Amino acid sequence: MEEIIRKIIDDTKIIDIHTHLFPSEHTHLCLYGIDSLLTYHYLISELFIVYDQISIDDFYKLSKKEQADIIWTQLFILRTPISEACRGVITVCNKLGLQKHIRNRDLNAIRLFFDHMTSNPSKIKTYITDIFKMANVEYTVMTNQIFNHDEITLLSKTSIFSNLFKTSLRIDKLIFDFNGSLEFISQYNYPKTSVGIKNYIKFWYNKLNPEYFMASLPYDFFYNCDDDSEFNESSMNYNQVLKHILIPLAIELNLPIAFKFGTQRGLNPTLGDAGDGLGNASVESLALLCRNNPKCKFLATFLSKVNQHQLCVTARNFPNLHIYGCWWYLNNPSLIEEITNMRIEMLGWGFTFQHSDSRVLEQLLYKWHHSKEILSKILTLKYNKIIEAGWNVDEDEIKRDVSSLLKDSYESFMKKELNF
Ligand code: RAT
Ligand code: ZN
Repeated sequence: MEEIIRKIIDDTKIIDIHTHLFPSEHTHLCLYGIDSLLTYHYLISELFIVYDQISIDDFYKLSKKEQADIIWTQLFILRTPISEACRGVITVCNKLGLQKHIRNRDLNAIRLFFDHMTSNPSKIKTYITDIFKMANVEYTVMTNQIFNHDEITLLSKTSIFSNLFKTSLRIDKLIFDFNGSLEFISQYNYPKTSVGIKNYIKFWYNKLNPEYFMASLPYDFFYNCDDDSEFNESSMNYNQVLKHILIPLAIELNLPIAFKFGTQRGLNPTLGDAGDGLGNASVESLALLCRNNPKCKFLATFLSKVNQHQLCVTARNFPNLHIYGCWWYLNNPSLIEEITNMRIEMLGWGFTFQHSDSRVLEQLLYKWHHSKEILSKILTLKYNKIIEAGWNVDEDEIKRDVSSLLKDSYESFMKKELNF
């Protein structure tokens, strides 16, 4: 049974509904290769658990290659690379046929391989396609920050994205810094009003054909649906932005809102991107959002393990809610196993098993491989249990079910009509 399930999982096309990957047209945002893999922010924070030879500030002043050298020495040579993020680098090398260089601990030979694969723009394009094929990923959803000058400059230049990269509208700034968002749009000649903001967002909606709006919310975010307080257009709080701008726009455009709950940004600010933490968030806020806005679709994931059970119960209650993935600090085998078991037991096939959150292209290879190992173990047990209970299953049924968790459940939710 395990072998059959593993093969079905490996053969099933995946859609990766949240990543930070970009096509090569996005130049410096499109990350690949061993130095980017080694300097992944998960590994930078791991480094400073054990490393004290230079300060964090001085580390960030080094070139990417120098940073990668330190991480390789400290986390791969002086210690066995046992953590999930370290093992990921090894899985990537293994999948790309670099076992010999890994055995020899030869970072320079590994570098040469990646340099060769990506030595000119047309090779990079082929390489990207090949990695998607190897990971069996049909497409990813990018995180497109429409309130970031650098990103929108690149987005404006790109007229067509390849089928591999779908778009999303990331709007954290709109929610938490409304005044700053007005300043931002005024630089593109939009008036500093809520109508100006709506028109700015509609412009990007029409240009990018996005999958959803998206924002991550801090652990102390509380949705107050009764906030009827007076507001003026230059200082709206997040409840007012949700009520007067985002949710009406999402309903008008029929665009779901993907919220990621539970970050504690800048827990250690000196670590920069590597210094974020998490906290228990308010699942009640998500429930209120779903209950008060039945015509608006919500995709949701929570960063804290503690929130997961309540999240499952909430997901059973609202047809306008779809939950997905084991996000960031939850993307570790022991946690994925526990959470996915619980989700299957409480939601059946009605959720999306995982998203990779990859920032570096080749991470698609390890993040999906590691997650699929766990899925295969879980499903073997679950199918055995249902067979024991007296239900027979055939391969086509297993294929259908697996495809729900990796692709179809999300796509059906996106197409679902909310008729109340
Ligand atoms: O998982 C990550 O890489 C985080 O740094 C965040 O980017 C997070 O996923 C987010 O989208 O905010
Ligand atoms: Zn992310």
